[in-house]
Amino acid sequence: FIFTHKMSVKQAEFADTNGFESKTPFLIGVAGGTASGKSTVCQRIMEKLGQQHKEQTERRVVCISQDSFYRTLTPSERLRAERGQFNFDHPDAFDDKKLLTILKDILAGKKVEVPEYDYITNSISNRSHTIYPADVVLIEGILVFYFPEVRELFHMKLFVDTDSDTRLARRVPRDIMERGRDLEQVLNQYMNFVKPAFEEFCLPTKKFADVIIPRGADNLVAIDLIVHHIWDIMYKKRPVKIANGCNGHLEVED
Ligand code: UZR
Ligand code: MG
Repeated sequence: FIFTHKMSVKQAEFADTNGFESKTPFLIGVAGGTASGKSTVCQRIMEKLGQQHKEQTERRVVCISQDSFYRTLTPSERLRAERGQFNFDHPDAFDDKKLLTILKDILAGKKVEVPEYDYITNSISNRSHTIYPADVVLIEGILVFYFPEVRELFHMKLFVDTDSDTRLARRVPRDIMERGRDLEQVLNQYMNFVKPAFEEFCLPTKKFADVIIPRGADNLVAIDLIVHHIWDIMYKKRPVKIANGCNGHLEVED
């Protein structure tokens, strides 16, 4: 073992709340435009983190989607939604207070219930899944960096930066096949709401990212670098209290 106590203030704070010994998860925000590959990036991170610690039984990595935090629509909003005239890409469509509360609970090491969203009925379904205290929690969504209080909770912020033609080309078949829409509806919604809201609310949050991932899930190099960094934080720098009371970390030699 090599013993060091050279730590920046930020690292020290981080160690305090995210020590190896504590159950406080490492919270990663993943933002980016619609169909940019956010879910796939999360999937890849989860797979790779899972593989890398085979010997460390059951180190848990979970992913939550911001879609679970769409707010309940009023009857008139619901009618508009059915006609494709409701703006689901606007920050007002989300219950950001609920998202904030749940993230704070997760950080406090509590188990939480996250509802599932149903794109066909445009509402929260009666199914939900339980998120148990995990080691790494990924939160993905178009506007996860938009709300300042939510944004501040992330230990790492990733922005998936995929070309907008590519995103549209993916979005159209996805909405038709998985979300029960027709072509005209999808394109109208895209031009009226999705694209303008992306430019107004999502794209400006790119500046908050720690890492921007060009080409999204295809970018295996970026995903690998990110996974290694998370790995380092989780396993190599085990925070310990050292004798004089300040924080240090143990570097475990391989
Ligand atoms: P991702 N969305 C729906 O299509 N229907 C809903 O009931 C709720 C959300 C869409 C939303 C947004 N927009 O562009 C997209 N519309 O889900 C975000 N219209 O999801 O990040 O997976 O593309
Ligand atoms: Mg998605």
